[in-house]
Amino acid sequence: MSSKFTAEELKAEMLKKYPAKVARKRDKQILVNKHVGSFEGRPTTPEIAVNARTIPGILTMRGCAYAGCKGVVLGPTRDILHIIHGPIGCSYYAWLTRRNQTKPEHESDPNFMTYCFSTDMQEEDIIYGGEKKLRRAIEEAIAIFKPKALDIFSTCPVGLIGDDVHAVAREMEAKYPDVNIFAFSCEGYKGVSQSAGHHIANNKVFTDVVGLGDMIKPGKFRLNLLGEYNIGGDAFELERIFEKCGITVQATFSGNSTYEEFASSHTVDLNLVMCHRSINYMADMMEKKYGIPWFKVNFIGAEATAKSLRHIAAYYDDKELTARIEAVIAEEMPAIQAAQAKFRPRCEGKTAVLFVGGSRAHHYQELFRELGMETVSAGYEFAHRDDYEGRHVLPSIKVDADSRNIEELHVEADPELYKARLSEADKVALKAKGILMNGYEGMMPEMAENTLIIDDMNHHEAEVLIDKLKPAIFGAGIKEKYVIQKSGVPLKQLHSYDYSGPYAGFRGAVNFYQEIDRMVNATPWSLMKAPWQESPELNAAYAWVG
Ligand code: CFM
Repeated sequence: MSSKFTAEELKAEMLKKYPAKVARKRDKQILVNKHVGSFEGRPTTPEIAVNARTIPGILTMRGCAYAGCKGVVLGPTRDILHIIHGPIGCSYYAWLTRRNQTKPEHESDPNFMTYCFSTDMQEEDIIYGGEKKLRRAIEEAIAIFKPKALDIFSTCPVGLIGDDVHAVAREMEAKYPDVNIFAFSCEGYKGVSQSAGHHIANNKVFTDVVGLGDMIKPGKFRLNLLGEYNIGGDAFELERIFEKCGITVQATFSGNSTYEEFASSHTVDLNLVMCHRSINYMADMMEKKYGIPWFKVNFIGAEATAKSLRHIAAYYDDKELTARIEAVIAEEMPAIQAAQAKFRPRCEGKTAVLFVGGSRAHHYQELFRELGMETVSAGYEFAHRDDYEGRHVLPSIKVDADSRNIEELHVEADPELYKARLSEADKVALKAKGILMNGYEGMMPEMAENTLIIDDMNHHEAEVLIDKLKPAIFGAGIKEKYVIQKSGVPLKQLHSYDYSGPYAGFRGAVNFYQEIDRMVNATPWSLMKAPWQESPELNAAYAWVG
């Protein structure tokens, strides 16, 4: 690591502020990355303790299960009418704050994304129950908007007072048989983070939507893109590339998506998994029930995009498709090379720290690498061990009470719709081509040794990083942004992209190079003094109490 401090020293510095018990727990959640062995030719790493409850008193940067279900997985779907059952705050803060964009094909097509539907629970509803109000809200929404599908999201009080949202959904569906109505028990407290909400969302969309439709888009090579949420227009750039390659995206879960696309997504021959953390459940369940194989892709980074496209070509093993994909890569690459020639010399050798949800702290390392920048420390808000260490560790993950809380669906092959797409020989051939079916390599094996891995980072630990590492840029989110920037380090929001994007695909890579160059080479950061540097009286010491 190119700093005066070793990763071990940084870790010790972080832990020394904590009471002994807290330090013991954080010790297992902060790791110096080492490649200790190998599994099928890839490095293995030490075990990291993650997906655990945040210690009370720590200012975590995590979100809640409701955020993962409503905000992340279902939010980007434009024509399912999302009713949030709960107090208005939960609805307001999930209203278009994620920058997931959408583009209806025709002006007359429904787009409910700009609306915020809420039952606006009041004290009276908490005392006497909110089901009546929920029923009324559904009736009103159907009368005005006439949606094909309507879903209900439970916020914390709903679970606490025991409203049966599923019974209401069934009852209303009986009354309005043309509308698919389903509900999520995704109360914020349902898990230790957003991750629980992803799983809850995957389960319900799988049981209540997937498989109901028969809208088949034209094309010889049809696939679904799972775990791409169209932040800042990423999905639009990917759609452009797929179209150019002659590939049909039947459904995206869930960037720029529609209900009908979800409903008929079981008709494809391949699922691509972009964000493994948020949607790997769906990929697994679709494989079991319909026989659709999946592999992991990454469209963040030009090289990663080209590699993912080549894997798709290898999967279909079709001469024409392969030639077309190679032609597209050849056509796109000159612009990338020109941009790299311009921006790389200005960024090379600089360092980045990345702390994002459950996949971007890994994916974005590709883009920084293309600029010659090293990611010296990285972590996730809510990832599981497989996201850090690789999917091969799945069988050794201990299921704790919090994870057991989330239903694991028992899925069997559909007697009519199951169709195996690959023979055992095909799988062996794909492996020989470097495609890891049903696999994910994880972040740590792909990061350099002696980098610092921090799960569920908090502000204290972020301050140590800033202070001691002085990275050229910090990639994280809005909760971190201004604290970090006051310390004189630019922060790029890798959740919302601030006001910019897309960053996926080829054109996205060029956007990103330009943006990072602008940020790491801007002089105001080094000239700026934090308020406490100018007024020493603001530089108060803080200490743990207890
Ligand atoms: Fe997947 Fe995401 Fe992420 Fe995520 Fe998220 Fe997001 Fe994220 Mo914010 S689904 S895990 S729950 S890639 S909203 S689009 S940026 S934390 S790293």
